[in-house]
Formats: sequence, structure tokens, C-alpha cells
Amino acid sequence: MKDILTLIKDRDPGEKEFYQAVEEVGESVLPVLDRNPQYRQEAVLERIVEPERIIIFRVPWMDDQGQVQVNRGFRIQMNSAIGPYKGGLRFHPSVNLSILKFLAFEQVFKNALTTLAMGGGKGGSDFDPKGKSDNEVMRFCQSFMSELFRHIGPNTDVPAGDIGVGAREIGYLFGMYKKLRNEFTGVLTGKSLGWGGSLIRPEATGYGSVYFAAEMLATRNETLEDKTCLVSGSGNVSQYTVEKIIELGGKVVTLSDSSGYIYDEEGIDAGKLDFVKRLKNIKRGRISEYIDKYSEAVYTEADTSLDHNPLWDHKADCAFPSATENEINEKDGMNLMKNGVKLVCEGANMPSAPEAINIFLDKKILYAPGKASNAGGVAVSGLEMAQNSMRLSWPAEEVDQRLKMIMKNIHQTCLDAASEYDKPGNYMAGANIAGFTKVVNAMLDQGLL
Ligand code: NDP
Ligand code: 2IT
Repeated sequence: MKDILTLIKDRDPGEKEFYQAVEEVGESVLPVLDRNPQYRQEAVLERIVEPERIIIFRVPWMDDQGQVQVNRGFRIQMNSAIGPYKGGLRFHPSVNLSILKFLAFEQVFKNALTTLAMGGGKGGSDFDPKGKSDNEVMRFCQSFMSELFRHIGPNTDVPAGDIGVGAREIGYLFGMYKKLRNEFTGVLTGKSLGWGGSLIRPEATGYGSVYFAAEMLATRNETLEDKTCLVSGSGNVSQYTVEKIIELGGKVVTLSDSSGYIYDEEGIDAGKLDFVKRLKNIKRGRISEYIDKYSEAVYTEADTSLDHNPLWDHKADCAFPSATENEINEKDGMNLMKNGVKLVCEGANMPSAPEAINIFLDKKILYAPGKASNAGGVAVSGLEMAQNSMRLSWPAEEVDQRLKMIMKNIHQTCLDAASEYDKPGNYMAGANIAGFTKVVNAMLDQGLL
């Protein structure tokens, strides 16, 4: 393990998020390598940490003032052992190679856990859609796709949304792909319903995360009924996490964005959630505006000088971090325990720092790693690809039923793999072991590539 980390640190200096993701998976799968000497002989770890292909490109576009702007575009084609590369595009100023490589690496194992035929990839740009007009976003997306189109395709690489990429961006990206290729195919997922999208795709990540939480609670004969929940973020994943928690009888008391968070002790009910959806998806406003409408809530501005995030310092039973990576540090992890949290279910990718994860594992709370609990999004993307190939669309109930089954299966797969390696109840170990084993076996079957 030390060798692998030294290898990537020497080769890829400064990619700290990527090291973090590799270290977590690497440590979990050491017993798998010990039990299967062939894996070491075939250097599977060395192969799996090296992307099959990385594409980096210039994205020039013109803003509304007629000024030329230049951003950087990326696509990491990480692993295609079990299917075409599949994974989202992130548009956020923090995007760099390290972040996209960690996301692509996680995606490989996540996609394997869904049981659908999808390899792993991730892409995006340091473009910030915040504060841009629809026309600026369109011009950016068109420029981005004018390079990306030659590297993707429905049987090659199928991007989707992630932070900063939702239905609007997918629409502009799809339009440009179609024009350049003169082809109407399922090259992107998360499309709108009228032109190839799947019902339940917008809901899938959040719903799936809550289905996973419900499965974990069931192992302790509990449900979400009357549980107080902390949710971070207020975007796609957070909104549908809240919707499903409310449906299952739980109470959500927090939501956030990068500027701050709201605490609503009475709970965010269906009406308040509708307000948040309109605020975020249509008005593209800030979560602080919640208290203008609901004065019973309290807004706290984000303060980077603090050593913790006060959102995680409230009495609660469950936490659903659903904003971004490393949003729960060691202190936040300790605060969650102090406040009685017994379940942490990751909607975001890698939201918990390693020190926080160690606390959760130590305390034996129910802890779900994102690559298992947020896999519902990409799973329904896989179902969107299937529907596109058949040129038909399934009703919402059917997609939701399949999503539920997939999440139930992932939950069981994690528990089974964890037990097999003497780590009962450790969903992190289980997810890493099961995902890794599936991908590695496929790689070995296909020869040295
Ligand atoms: P959205 O863009 O819809 O929402 C992101 C939310 O997180 C916003 O509230 C945003 O606030 C906040 N946020 C983003 N970056 C930061 C930051 N650096 N610090 C604080 N807050 C931040 O994205 P999604 O809901 O789609 O994605 C959320 C997470 O879920 C990500 O980790 C993503 O990788 C993961 N995920 C998404 C899936 C999907 O299907 N969409 C599937 C699986 C995982 P602000 O508006 O201020 O930027
Ligand atoms: O992180 C993720 O799994 C996503 N952003 C969804 C990817 C997808 O292809 O639907």
C-alpha cells in the first residue's frame, strides 16, 4: 500500500484528493490482495490507479460583454473493464485534475456495485455557472462539447450531471453533440423527459441515499420515522434526500450552500421544500433567502476561520452530507457523535475526511460510504441508457422499483463482502472490496491492457 501511494505521489504531485480516495480503497482491499496472490502478480493496484485516458482541453467562450473567457475542460476515462466509461461532469471553480481523478476512481467501484454494465469516468471544468446568464452557460457548454464530442459516444463514454451541471447544462451539451455528430443517441444521461430522459433520474441520487439509510436502519430494527436528520447542500441530491426523508416520516432541520446554512427546528416540510426547489432550480438564489420566507429558521453564514462546520453541531439522529468532498472533518465527526447521531449516509462523494470515518467506524454507528449510498443516481443513469437503447420509456413506478431493488442489493453486497473479510457491519470495507473484486476480475479476464 505504501508503495502504491509513493508511486502516485511521485508521479502525480499535489493530487491530495486522489491520494485520499486511493488510500481508502487500498487499505480496504489489502486482505483481498493477500487472499488472491494473482492480483499482486498481475499488478492490479498499479493498473487500477492509472486512468486509461485523460483528456484536457481549452474551452474558449464569449461572455455577455463580448469579452473572451478561457476555461479548462477535462474528461478522465478511468476504467472500461465492465462497460463504457460513465460518470458525471462537474462545473465548479475548484475543479482540477486531482478532484476529477478522485471522483473518477470512486466512480469505477460505485458503478460496479450497481450491477449494471458501466465503467468509470468523470469530467468537467473550472467554469463557474453561478452568476452567469443562460446565454453564457449555453455558449460555454457548446464550446466545451465542440471538443468533448470526439471522445465520447453511447458505447464509449456517457457523461451526466454533477455539481453545477443539471438539466439546463445537459440540454445545451446534448444539442451540440447532436449537431456535430448528426446523431440522436443516448450519449448523455440526465436528459429532460421530452427527449430521452428517464423518469426518476432527477430524484434518483437522493431517493437512493435514503433507501440505503432505511436498509441500514432495518438491520437494527429501526426506521426513519420521527428521526431528526441533518442534510447539507441544497442542490439536486439534497432536495430529493429531504423529499424522501419527509415521505418516510423523518424530520429534516438543516440545508446549506457554500455561503452558509439554515437551521429550522420545526422541520423542513413539503411546502418549505417546494420553496427551496423553486429558489435553487429556477431563481438560482441563495439558501439564506429561506429565512426571509420562514422566519422561524436561523441562518448562519459560512465562516472559514472556524475549525468545524456548525451545521454538524445540532442534536440529531441521522446525517446526510450531500454537498461536496471533505465537508465533515475530525471535529465535525466528534460533534456528530456528541449530538447523538447514529447514522451517517453519504449523498456526496467523499464528504467525510478519513479521521471522521475512523470515528464512525470506532463508534460502530451506521456509516454508508458515498460509493454505495449515492449509487442510485448513476444506477438510474444506467436505466436511462437501457431505455434509450430500446427507444422506450418506463413509467416512474417501474424505475423507482428498480432503483429500490438496486439499493437493497448494494446494501446486501456491502454487508456480505464485509463479513467475508471479517469486518461485519463495515459498509466502507464491504463496498471497496465488492467493487474492487468485480472490476479486477473483469480486467484480468480481458488480458493485459
Ligand atoms: P448541485 O450543484 O445540484 O448542488 C451542490 C450543492 O452543494 C449546492 O448547495 C452547493 O452550494 C453546495 N456546494 C458545492 N460545492 C461546495 C463547496 N465547495 N462548499 C460548500 N458547499 C458546496 O450538485 P449535486 O446535488 O448534484 O451534487 C452534490 C454532491 O453529490 C456532490 O458531491 C456530487 O459529486 C454528489 N453526487 C451527485 C450525483 C448526482 O446524480 N447529481 C450522484 C452521486 C453523487 P452552492 O450553490 O453555493 O455552490
Ligand atoms: O457521482 C455520480 O455518481 C454522479 N454524478 C452521477 C453520474 C452519472 O453518470 O449519472
